[in-house]
Amino acid sequence: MEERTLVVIKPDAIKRKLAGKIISRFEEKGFTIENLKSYSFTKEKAEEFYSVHSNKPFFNELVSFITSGPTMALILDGNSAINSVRIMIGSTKSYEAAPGTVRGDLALNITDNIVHASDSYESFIKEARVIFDSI
Ligand code: 3AN
Repeated sequence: MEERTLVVIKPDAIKRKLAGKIISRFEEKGFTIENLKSYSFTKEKAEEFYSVHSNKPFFNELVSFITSGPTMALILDGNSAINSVRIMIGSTKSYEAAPGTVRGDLALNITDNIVHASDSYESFIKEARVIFDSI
């Protein structure tokens, strides 16, 4: 099923100059980049983006991290994009993420875990609307 998903390459990955490498992995897998944007979250936009986590103990840390520098946001298009990209990025806890996944190969931490990807169609719509004017 052809579908779209949102990937955000987080500030730690941009600082480490991993954006090209990460984007290549999605291209090599077969996804089409439908849109790509350099994006700096304001505190308000970060709180909106992560609103499902607003009652979690790590919420402030999350907002502070995602606003700590520029990100790169991509809308990817392809077969079962939402599920497939989630599998490709690996576990939230990078130190447990399987080798071969983006986090498993390139990250070690949990807050700074280099990428975000939407986990459902509803999340995709909500998250992409925070970043892109039209989706
Ligand atoms: P994912 O990014 O894999 O979808 P979520 O949606 O459960 O993970 O969590 C969103 C973000 O919140 C994660 N990317 C991570 O940066 C942060 N996070 C999740 N769980 C924790 C935790 N236990 N401690 C600190 N940060 C966390």
